[in-house]
Amino acid sequence: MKTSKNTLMKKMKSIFAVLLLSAGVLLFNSCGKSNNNSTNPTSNGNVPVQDANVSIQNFAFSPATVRVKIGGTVTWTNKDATPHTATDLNGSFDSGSLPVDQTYKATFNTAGTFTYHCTIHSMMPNATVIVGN
Ligand SMILES: [Cu+2]
Repeated sequence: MKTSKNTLMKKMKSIFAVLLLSAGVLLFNSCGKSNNNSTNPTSNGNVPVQDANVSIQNFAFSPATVRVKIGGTVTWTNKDATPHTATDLNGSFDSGSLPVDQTYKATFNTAGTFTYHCTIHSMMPNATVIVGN
């Protein structure tokens, strides 16, 4: 009786240690991720980049504004579990229904500000591609 209790305690202790370790690893990983984000290149900054990436996640375009050079390409990736579109309000580009995990690319050869939205979900906030050198 005493022996089996001790064994149980040992088991619980090792399970607890594993849990603690995984929590630590998770914490460490999330720190690393946020660091990576803050050192991400300037696709949403003041300097236009050649190519920019936009994630569609949690029913939002992220980053909501990207700046690319004339001739630059924007790649949208649907990271949600439901289809979305990236559709220019003035019709200059339209991904159509973009399935989960798929990407859509548009190349911008004209300077300007392109506001776009998702035609499937009207509650999703508009987003912007700014093109200019
Ligand atoms: Cu959508």
